[in-house]
Amino acid sequence: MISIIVTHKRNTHYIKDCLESIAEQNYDDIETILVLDHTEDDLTDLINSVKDSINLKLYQLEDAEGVSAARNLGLSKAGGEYVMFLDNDDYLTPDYLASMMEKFDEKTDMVYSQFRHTWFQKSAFNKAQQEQEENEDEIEETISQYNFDDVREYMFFKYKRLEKLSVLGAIYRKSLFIEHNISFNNEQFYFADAKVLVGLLTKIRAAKSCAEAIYVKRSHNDKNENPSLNQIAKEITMPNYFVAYDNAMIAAKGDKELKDHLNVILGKFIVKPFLRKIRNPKEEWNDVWPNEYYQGISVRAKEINMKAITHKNFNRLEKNMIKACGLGDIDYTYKKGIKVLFRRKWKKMLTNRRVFNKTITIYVFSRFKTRNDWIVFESFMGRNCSGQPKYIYKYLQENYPNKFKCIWVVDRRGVKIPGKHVTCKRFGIRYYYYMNRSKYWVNNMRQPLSVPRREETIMLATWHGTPLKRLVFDMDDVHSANPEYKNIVFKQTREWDYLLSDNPFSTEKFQSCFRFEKEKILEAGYPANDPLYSPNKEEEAIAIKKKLGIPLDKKVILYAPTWRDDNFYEAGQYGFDLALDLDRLKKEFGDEYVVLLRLHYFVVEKMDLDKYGDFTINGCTYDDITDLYLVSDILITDYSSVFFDYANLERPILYYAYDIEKYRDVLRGFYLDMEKDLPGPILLTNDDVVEAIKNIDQIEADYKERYQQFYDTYCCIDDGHAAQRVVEEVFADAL
Ligand code: C2G
Repeated sequence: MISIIVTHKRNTHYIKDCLESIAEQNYDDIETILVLDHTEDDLTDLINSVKDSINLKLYQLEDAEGVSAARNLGLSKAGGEYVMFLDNDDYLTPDYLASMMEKFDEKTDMVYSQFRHTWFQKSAFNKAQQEQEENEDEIEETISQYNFDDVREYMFFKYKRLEKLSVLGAIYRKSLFIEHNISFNNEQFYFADAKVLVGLLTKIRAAKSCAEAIYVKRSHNDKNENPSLNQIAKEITMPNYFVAYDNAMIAAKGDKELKDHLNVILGKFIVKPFLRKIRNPKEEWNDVWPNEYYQGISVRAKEINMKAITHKNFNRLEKNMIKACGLGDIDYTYKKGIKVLFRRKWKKMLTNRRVFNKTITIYVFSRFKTRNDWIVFESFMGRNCSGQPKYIYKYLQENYPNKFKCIWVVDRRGVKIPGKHVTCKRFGIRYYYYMNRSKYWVNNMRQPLSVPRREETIMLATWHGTPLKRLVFDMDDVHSANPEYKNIVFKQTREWDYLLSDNPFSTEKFQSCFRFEKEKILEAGYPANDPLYSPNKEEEAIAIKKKLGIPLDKKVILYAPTWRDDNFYEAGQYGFDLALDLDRLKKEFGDEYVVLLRLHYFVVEKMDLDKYGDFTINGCTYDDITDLYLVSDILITDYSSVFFDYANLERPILYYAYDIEKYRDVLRGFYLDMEKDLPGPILLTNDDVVEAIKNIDQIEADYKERYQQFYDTYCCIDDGHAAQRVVEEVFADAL
């Protein structure tokens, strides 16, 4: 039997996934020991729902408190021959126990699994995992970052930090703890695993790895409720650090290899905080708790075996720093540290073009005067010339010719920009130059933080749509490629001087999703929707149809879905599985319609549309989606904000939301009630789509009232003059 020890203090939000992952194991002989550590949470319902399937035994900590004491109590109650620890916010992949237990034999005392960090909930992680397993190379790759087959290397060098030494992600023979008297230090609230892990590693006869099993460590960014170790004030955690280090060294006793590993960890611990202090001398904890800390490290640095501080882990300058620290001379260590930093910076500058450009900007460009009549425009990270920036630019060109120097940021060849302007390549040296000297930035996405911004710069963030999908701070979990997303967005939005909003609804949501002040939100409507109110829009549509090669006698269905957070290759590079049955649509509607396919700009997948002949038009690389709205008779979308803009035309909208449950419940969640608030029907299958197109007149009639309400709520400001309103407000000083 395996005893799984889970301790609970807080985190009700996550423990459900944790306990359910035990219930889902295809291994029978388990007991789950849940130790409650003076929790205020009510877990009754959850416990009742899983208790039988996980053979639950519940204990309360009485006299002591903290995770160490809770785990010790769990150990003392464990009835299994094997034990493992599972944090209450983590979970196991479904065949974790079965595949791990298969590895145990007479001599083996420990089996360890892969350890993977994620921002995903269990269901999303498992699904992604399943898909990945079809491609075995990827599994190999995640493991081979470390020497997975050598338990000491793996457990120590995953992170090279003491606080990351962890007993998690492994199953142990319980007799190890009893025979060798190994337990957690009840007094220690932080870093308590180090000593236990080192103790276990010195005692095991043999350990085996199990690549198929994954211990999933769930990341969350909840500084107040559930701070991660590095979010807790250093003066609270640091005293525990040295206790943990000393205890781990004692536990390593005659084991030179483990001691050397610990030396490397301490070496890293010396280098990093010193460099941080040099870089950022005002950091709070340096003032609060400086002396003890520096004494603490120099006492231990003296003991370091310099032979363990190898070139594999440290360069010559870093080694000098550690030596200096061992001499107890703090000033001398600083001096050595400055050299390390200088070398790093220099190397980075020479190898990284952006860092080089940034340095030149700081030391050279920023000496020039700010140009009050320069405006830098960027839409969709330089991928095209469209959206609000394009129409603000167009208005300025038509109404204030020669008043401004307009600079367009481009990141692709062949971006077509009308009118008089200069271009610069995103992140190129000219880009830094223009960004730094221009008074105005107009951008419809988030700006990069690496570009030095002047005090007097005015940034107009136009954004790119009324939100249906929850954004940033209104999202519980972030499932897209960059886990630092929330922190980065917070910094970026602090630099926005104006944020454009299309309606009162957006004004309200932007305040919560960006944590943004109402006073800076400019509720002026969207300039990109101005053409939808143009008196000549019929003629313009004919011209656009000709440009796109759409026969004039055919009606147009625009299919414009959004991207999926969990279908990514890397940040900003997403895949897309086309679920719309184009073959079928061609058969049914080929005589009357064409389908204009427009995937989201994050999607890099290339669609092969040749087989559908004239029936499909590829609008993916077409610059401006406003043009596509103008030529379309019906819009099919899913959760993309495109329908808020399209509704200005008062033409029918269908929602092909085949994965609505996952999108709503796992990936994002919505601000609107999709069932009640939308101006068109939700369609789940291709059959539904075909039916809806056949009955489009009836749908229009059925949705007439709802459409009107929708229009009044979300399209109430757009009237064809948004660009003028924006220009007169933002550029007032320069006109
Ligand atoms: N877009 C496009 N083609 C698509 C989808 C979107 O050109 N197939 C453009 C439209 O201009 C749209 C904008 O990208 O208004 C935003 O698209 P969304 O699908 O809503 O996605 P996202 O980029 O995540 O924007 O608040 C705005 C959104 O909620 C977030």
